[in-house]
Amino acid sequence: MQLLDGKKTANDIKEEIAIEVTTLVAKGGKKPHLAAILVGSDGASETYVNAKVKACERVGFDSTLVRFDSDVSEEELLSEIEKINNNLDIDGLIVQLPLPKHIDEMKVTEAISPKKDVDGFHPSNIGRMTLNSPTFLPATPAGILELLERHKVETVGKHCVIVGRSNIVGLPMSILMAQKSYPGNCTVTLTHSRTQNLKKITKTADILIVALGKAEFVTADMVKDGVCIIDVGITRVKSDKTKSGWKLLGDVAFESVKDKCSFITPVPGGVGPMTIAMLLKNTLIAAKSKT
Ligand code: BQF
Repeated sequence: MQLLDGKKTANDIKEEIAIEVTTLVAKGGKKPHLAAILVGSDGASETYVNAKVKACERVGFDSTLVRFDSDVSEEELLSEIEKINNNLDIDGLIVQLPLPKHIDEMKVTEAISPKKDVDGFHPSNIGRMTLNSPTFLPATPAGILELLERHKVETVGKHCVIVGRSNIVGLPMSILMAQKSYPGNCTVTLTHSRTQNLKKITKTADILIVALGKAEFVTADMVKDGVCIIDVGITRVKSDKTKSGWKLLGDVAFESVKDKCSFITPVPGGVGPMTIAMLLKNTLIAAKSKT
C-alpha cells in the first residue's frame, strides 16, 4: 500500500508556487491577490477560510477577507461581489460555502466574474471544464487529479467508481476521469443515494473516489484487492484523544481497507490540503492571465 500523502504533495506545490511568485515580483509584476467572502461564523467555514488566508501568506500572495453577519441580505452580498469583480487589484474571488438559507448560492456563484472564479464553480467555467477547454478546475477535483498524476497512478481503461454526485466533487470528478487525458481515460460509474447494489459496483472499482459525507462508510468488504482509494470525506467527531477535543474522519474506514489498497489517501492530510493548494494554483493562473 502506498499512501497518497496530500499534505506533502500540497507543500511541494506551494513551494513551486512561492518560487513563481518570487520570479513574477522580480520581473516587476504584482503579487497574486485572493479575496474571500465569509458569511456568518460557522466553525468549519472559519477553519477553511483561515487555512486559505494562511496558505496565501505562505506562498507570498496578498489576501483580503471580507466578513458579513449571517443575516446579510443577498443584495448586499451581490453588490460586494460586483465591487470585487471591478477591483483591478484583485485576481481571484471565492465565496465560502455553504451560505445561509435565505441566500441563493447559484445566484451568488453566477455573480462572480468567470475570470476571477478561482473555485471554478461558475456555470461557464463548468462548461469549459466539460468541453476540456482551459479554465479554473474546481479545487477538490483538481487536487485529486494532481495526486493521481504525481504518484503516477495508472488510469487508462480503468474502472473509476465515484460515490456521491455533488456539484463540487462527484459530478465534476465523473466528467474529468472520463476525459481523453491523463489522469483520465477511465470507464466511469457515478453512484449516489439512489444507487441499487452499491457494494456490487464498488467491488469492481480500480479507482474508488468517495465523497458522500458519511464517516467510515466504505469498509473492506466493499472493495477489491489492489484498489486505489481517494477519500474526500471530512466529518468532525468529538474525541478525548486530541487537544482540540475533536478529530476528522473520512468516508472510508481506513484501518479496515488499507491492506487491500494499492494506493489510499489518509484523512486528514489527503485530499483536503490539495484543495487549498489548487486554489492557490488557480489564483496564480488568474494573476498571470492578466499580463
Ligand atoms: C486536511 C469543505 C465541505 C464543505 C465545504 C486540510 C481542508 C480540509 C482538510 C480544507 C472543505 C474541505 C474546504 C484538511 C477546504 C477542504 O488536512 O485533511 C484542509 O480547508 N478544505 C472548504 O473550503 O469548504 C468545504 C468541505
